[in-house]
Amino acid sequence: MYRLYYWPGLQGRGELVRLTLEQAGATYEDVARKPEAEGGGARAIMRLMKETAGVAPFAPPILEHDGLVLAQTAAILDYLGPRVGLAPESEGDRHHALQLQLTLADVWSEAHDTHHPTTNALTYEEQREAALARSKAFREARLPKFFGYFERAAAARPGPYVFGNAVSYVDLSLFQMVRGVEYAFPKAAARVLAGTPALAGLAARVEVLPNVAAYLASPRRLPFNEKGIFRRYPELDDP
Ligand SMILES: N[C@@H](CCC(=O)N[C@@H](CS)C(=O)NCC(=O)O)C(=O)O
Repeated sequence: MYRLYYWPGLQGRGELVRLTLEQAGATYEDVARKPEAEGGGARAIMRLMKETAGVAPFAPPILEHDGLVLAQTAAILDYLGPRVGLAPESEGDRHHALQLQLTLADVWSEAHDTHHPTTNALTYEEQREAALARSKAFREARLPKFFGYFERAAAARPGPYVFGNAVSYVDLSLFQMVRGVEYAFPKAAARVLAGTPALAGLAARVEVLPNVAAYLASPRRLPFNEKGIFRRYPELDDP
């Protein structure tokens, strides 16, 4: 039994762990999505962070398994991947999977900063001017650079996935990145994806994996929304 702790009401970074657990068909509990009266809610996260002895998590997502409490999305997936059959086989490939996942974490941070470039203590509306400038730089420079990098990874080997014939947690996260950017910046995403066919194809293949498709059709998959990392504010997209 795996326990995932992530803020309720949004996909956020927790979605990368969820997608891996769902594709694996693992038994897991999405603890903070349970009512507070049943030990869930944001309070469950705060309690876990406060009460973990030794090395404690700084922020969710957090995975609890077999007495281990582990945070940082990439570290969680590096732990989980081999246990649920969603990591590549060789040691070198596993390090490269982690390398790609850490680069994906950078995408999540930069996507977040497009709508909150100065501080999380202010609303988007209170930092809109800075967000406009940040989003322009993200769309024009960073997005093509990140997608171009992942295009190269997606096309590097024969086979449908980054590491060949077997799907890994990296493929699942790349799918989530593509759909997230498409949600937040539909025009910029279409522009950039026109030049990254291997990445676009990878996302399409992941989306129809039976377990992923079943998850996406289930109520467990929350829609993208303006509480998450990828937010749709049309003024931040390509003109
Ligand atoms: N690098 C971390 C980032 C974790 C993170 O920023 N979590 C957010 C939610 S998605 C949070 O609650 N942060 C609180 C904070 O940074 O104070 C990861 O990839 O897991």
